[in-house]
Amino acid sequence: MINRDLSNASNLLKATSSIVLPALPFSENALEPAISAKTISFHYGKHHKGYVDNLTKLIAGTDYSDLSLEKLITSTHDRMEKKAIFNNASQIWNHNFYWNSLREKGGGAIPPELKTLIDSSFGSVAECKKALAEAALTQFGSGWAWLIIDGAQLKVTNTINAESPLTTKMKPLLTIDVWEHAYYLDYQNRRVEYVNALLDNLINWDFALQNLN
Ligand code: MN3
Repeated sequence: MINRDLSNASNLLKATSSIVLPALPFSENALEPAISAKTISFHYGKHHKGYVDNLTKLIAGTDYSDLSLEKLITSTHDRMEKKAIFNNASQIWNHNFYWNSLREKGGGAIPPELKTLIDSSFGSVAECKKALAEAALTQFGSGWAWLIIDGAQLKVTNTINAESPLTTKMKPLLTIDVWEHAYYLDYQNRRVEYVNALLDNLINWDFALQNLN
């Protein structure tokens, strides 16, 4: 009886090991005033956590329960019957990536190695930020704006709903969440103000450089 209990506990750990809600890389009020603690509290504690809870239930006891988050995303993409798994898994990954794309007192100096690549790809940092803002503002409805590397070139793209560059050959470096839940408490419908505040004050260029290497 004891052995059986231990075995169940071990299976439970294994089944849930890849699907977790990671700790935020900053305190909930660290991004104020650009993003309020209230927004972070709901966004992380309700939305992000909700995707983790949903996915945990969706894959419990199935062949998917042992897969990594990345593998769940790539193996369910474009499979209508697995849409719920894809949406929740991809939203978890996108949010993990989004929190790391931001930091307190971000948006400042860009590491030289990244800046060289930005200059050669966009002409200037200002043009790169303009392209990111445009991708964020032209995403109709919910979705994400991304700085990505495609071959040797940096580019900007956007994705709808839970979609992600992970299902393409493009490698993501940074992301901006443009679902309304990311900004509505602070900016209501003014997505442009949220995007500009984020680009000027919160973008974590060091994280982009890490993803480049
Ligand atoms: Mn979100």
